[in-house]
Amino acid sequence: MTTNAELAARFEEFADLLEANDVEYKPRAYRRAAEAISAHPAPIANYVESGNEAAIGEIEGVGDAISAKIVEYVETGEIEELEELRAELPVDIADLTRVEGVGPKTVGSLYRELEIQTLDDLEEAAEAGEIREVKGFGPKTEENILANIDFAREIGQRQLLGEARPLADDVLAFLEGLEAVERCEVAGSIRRWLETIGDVDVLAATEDAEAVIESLLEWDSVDAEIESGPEKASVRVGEIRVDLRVVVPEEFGSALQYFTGSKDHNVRLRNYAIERGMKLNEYGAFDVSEIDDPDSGEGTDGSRTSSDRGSDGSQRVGERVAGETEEGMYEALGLPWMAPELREDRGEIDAAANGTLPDLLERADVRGDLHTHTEWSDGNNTIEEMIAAAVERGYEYYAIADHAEGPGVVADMGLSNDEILEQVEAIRDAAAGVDLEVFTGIEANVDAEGDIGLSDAVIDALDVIVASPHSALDQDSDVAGERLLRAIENPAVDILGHPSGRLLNQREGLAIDAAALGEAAAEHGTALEVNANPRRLDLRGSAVQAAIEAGAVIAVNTDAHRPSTLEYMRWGVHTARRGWAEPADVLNTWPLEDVRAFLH
Ligand code: DGT
Ligand code: CA
Ligand code: CA
Ligand code: ZN
Repeated sequence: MTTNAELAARFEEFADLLEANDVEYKPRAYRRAAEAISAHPAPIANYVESGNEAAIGEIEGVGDAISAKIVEYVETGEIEELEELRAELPVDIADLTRVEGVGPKTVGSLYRELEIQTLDDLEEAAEAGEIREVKGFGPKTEENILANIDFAREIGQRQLLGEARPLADDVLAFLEGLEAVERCEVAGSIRRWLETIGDVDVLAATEDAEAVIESLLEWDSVDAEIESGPEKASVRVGEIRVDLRVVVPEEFGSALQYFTGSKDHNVRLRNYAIERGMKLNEYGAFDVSEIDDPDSGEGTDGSRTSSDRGSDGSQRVGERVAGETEEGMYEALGLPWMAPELREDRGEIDAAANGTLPDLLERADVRGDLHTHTEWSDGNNTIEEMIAAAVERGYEYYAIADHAEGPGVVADMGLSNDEILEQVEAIRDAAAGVDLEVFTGIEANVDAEGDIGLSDAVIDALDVIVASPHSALDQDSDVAGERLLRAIENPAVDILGHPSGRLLNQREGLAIDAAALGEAAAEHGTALEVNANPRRLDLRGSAVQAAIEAGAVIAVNTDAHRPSTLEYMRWGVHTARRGWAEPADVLNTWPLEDVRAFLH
């Protein structure tokens, strides 16, 4: 079945190819549609299949023309117009534009001038010094391309959590519906809510492995079989690889623990077990205190190769004390169960042993969203519509923080100081009589030196100032550090928005020292954002952990540009959990009065 992510990718590609041909306006419309498609809460292909095409037209930004293309793609697997564009410009545009500094227009020029089609072509031409000779390019561009090409190759392999997780949920729902399946769960990076996913690992407990494997291979949503065997199958769904492993119910807990990882967590846990006369593997926890050489057949890092697998029982030594449940596996070592988000070998096993695991943030703790947009800048909806959506979510407070004009913000899109004051009035009017505390806010731009460029009148008039870096995102780490510290120290700034400015799979962003930022943030009463947009997830988990340890307050914000993306809170909450965040660490779980006091 066609996933929303796949549809969105086609329209992104469409936009790229049009832009490479210097077509104006249309690419922007296609990108907006792609954003709405990937944020849509239900599989759009279902509307086509059930003949409910009217529902497609109701998606924001999807008019008749785009709607027809969606239907065409779901029904035929192609969009004719897109095929024509591909034939005219036969390049790997998604690969090439992953190189920072290479946009669709650059791809167009480089194809026309040098017939560059792939990353390899690009690298070759740059190494041969051919790119600097093309009109509009120079040695500096060529150097940048060379410096960024490896990163582009690497990220091409990984999917965003925000795209892979909905698909993993579908896989789980499918497996749960099978009679032969007793239990199932995702494992691997997706269960740890890592921001990008190599593949989706899924585990099912059954007494009838063959039936489960066969059902998966026959599932409608599967586009291709990669490989399959008696205990596992790998398939491709859209652009995502799904690895299913099937185990007997008695070994479900041990397999789940093993395949959830991370590898580093498992290695440390296994060593912890060995010190206590126990052996852990995917088949169970075994008491081996009476056995001479329990480790035979295992690699030095505790890893096992697939050839170790099998039913000969060589891995099942000593007295088996756990394996049916994951809780039991940890309990066998005298440890409490710990949330998968924590399993990155960042101190969680010691914390578990000492009884100091965090009491993690949960979705239900969140009382509001402090960074959202409207059509006043680049959002899709009116102030009233966004407020209504926040009310519907049951939030207690909510901030509109549209873009101020400034470096890194498209001209005409950001608000001037006068326009901000005008919007403050409009927000107050829209909020009158609404059962929600609406904060007036702005997303200011932290310029290359760390200034935010708002007038005193604006600063006085606003409840919330989110300040985010949108430009100069390739600064050296010491310069970037000074810049962000300056913003944090600015008494007008309440929240430092998406601090690194990274875009997953696109740009690395600023190299930040989260502990240093956290320390300054704690001292100056500035919160650090976890921007929940699945392309950002910034701060990342490890940075959240360092910032909280330094005493900082975190704000988990969606940066929503339309009502449906208020749902991004899901990704933000799990990212904060990867950073060990407890509710008290997170500003937007606090009662209204406390938030008001913090912002003041
Ligand atoms: P990914 O797919 O790259 O986003 O990351 P993971 O963590 O899902 O990695 P994956 O799919 O290769 O393997 C799933 C889990 O299986 C991994 O988190 C831990 C476990 N595992 C796999 N191979 C090894 C290994 O060689 N040694 C150990 N200790 N654990 C392994
Ligand atoms: Ca995986
Ligand atoms: Ca895997
Ligand atoms: Zn924003």
